Amino acid sequence: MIDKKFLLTDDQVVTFIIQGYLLIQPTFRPGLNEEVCAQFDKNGTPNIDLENDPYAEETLNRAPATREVFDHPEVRGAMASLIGAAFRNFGWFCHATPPGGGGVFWHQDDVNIRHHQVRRLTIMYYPQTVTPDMGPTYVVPATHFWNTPTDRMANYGNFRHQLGLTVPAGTLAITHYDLWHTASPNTSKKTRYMVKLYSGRTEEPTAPTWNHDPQKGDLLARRRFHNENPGLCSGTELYKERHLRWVAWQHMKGLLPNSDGRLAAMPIAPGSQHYSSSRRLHGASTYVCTIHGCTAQPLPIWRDQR
Ligand SMILES: O=C(O)CCC(=O)C(=O)O
Repeated sequence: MIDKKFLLTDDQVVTFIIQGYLLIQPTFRPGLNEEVCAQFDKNGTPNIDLENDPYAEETLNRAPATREVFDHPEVRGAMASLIGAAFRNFGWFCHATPPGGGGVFWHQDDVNIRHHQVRRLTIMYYPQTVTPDMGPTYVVPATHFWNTPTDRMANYGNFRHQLGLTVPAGTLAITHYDLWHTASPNTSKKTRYMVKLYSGRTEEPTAPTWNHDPQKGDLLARRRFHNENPGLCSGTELYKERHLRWVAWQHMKGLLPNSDGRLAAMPIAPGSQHYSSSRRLHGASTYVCTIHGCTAQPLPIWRDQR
């Protein structure tokens, strides 16, 4: 049973749906991050052996302190909030990038069967403070709604809105499983560790599993889904994305068909009450992206040439 105080808020869930990731910094006991690094330094990281160890549990034998990280109530609370308390973990991997290592290949993990709802998470834990020269993980916000053949994605260069996860020790990036990401070159003298956990739903949601406020949560979601554009999408793409955000939210609330009922109508339809209140509150123009400087521009594309 997960204590309610460790569950996410509406605002955090909405952020996750919009961006495809959320950063958290649980209050780990002093020394835990250092212990994880020392154990990997001493015992090394296991090779992937899908036949004999399909979930890579040997990672936990090499660094047992990692269990404490993923069992921490704030981590479990965030996971339960997003994929239900009956989540099933299905992979632990330690990505150790040594000095001079780390390629740049955008990808989504696994085969190209994707979910626009929140069904699987990839959780990346950073036991060290990651500086820009240590080969941070890069993510592209809001790409969890996009499908691209992996071969093509691997050849893409920079995105205007890509983010390097230069984070303090003890940070976890809880990401939608389908978020585009890549390692990057480590030009420092230290090995950079990232421990990754895969986890997925075992049950369809029938009710919100986070700290949902029925009075304010939907209004907040509608407002933010309508106005925010961290993917710097064009207007055409953005209105589709708004729809997918709303569907993901409704799914998490247990309101999609096959849970308890019908798919609630899109809230920001012209003429609806929600539409006008949203416009009143924010003065935003509907379906036309006038925010975030979202205009087509030729952009330089570079790749690491080493
Ligand atoms: O090591 C990293 O930062 C990213 C690793 C990666 O690409 C992956 O987990 O699929």
